[in-house]
Amino acid sequence: MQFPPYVHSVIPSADPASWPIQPQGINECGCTAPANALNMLVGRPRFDKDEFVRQAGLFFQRQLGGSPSPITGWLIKRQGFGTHFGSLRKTNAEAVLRDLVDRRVPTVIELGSNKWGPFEVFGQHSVVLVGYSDPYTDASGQRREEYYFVDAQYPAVGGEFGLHTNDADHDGDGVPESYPGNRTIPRDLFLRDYPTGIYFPVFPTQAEHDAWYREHIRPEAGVPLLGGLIAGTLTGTMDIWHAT
Ligand SMILES: [Ca+2]
Repeated sequence: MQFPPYVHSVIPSADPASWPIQPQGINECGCTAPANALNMLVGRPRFDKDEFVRQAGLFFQRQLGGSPSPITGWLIKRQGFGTHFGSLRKTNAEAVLRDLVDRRVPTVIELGSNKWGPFEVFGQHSVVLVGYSDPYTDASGQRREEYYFVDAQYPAVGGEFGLHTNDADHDGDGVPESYPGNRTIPRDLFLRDYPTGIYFPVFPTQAEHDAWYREHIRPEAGVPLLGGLIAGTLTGTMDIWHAT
């Protein structure tokens, strides 16, 4: 099974067996998104979101909206993978996110914005970015450009979660095409719903992550590179894309 040729995906196959993803409970996105990202990276259901909720401990507060952003990065690193808590608010976010998809790196991002208890404004809902499309024209003549996500509460908590929820017949042959993940968001809507620019790129190791970071990211002026990475554990680093 294949995606349409204009689709870029962190997992090249549309075969459901290649997509070990699970739905979340109420406000569990900050724990479920990293579990889904890690499972997609290793290609099997090795990590369970309930175990991540348990590991988050007191930092998971369902009635306050779940877990604060730094916990997502902490959970990923705790399992031995590489990431950092950064923001793409002041740079070309699309250039960074597309580069990561092209490297087959799933990236946890936060849609919307919200306060978590006493903390700063964080995103409202964590999802995993798993693909994007080139601009294409559907059978009705409509121009489309899209991003693809694994959204663990799409279409609704307790709803009918699965890869099929973003299948669509855009080429007009009467057969739905498969797209990466379970949710498609048009490019313009996604960019409007991503005000914090918060992202956690998920690499197999911290060394691979840091090599990518050093080559492609410049922190905001005046902030030392690795010092900024450490300082950014709680607040997130403000990342500037450096094309090479
Ligand atoms: Ca079709």
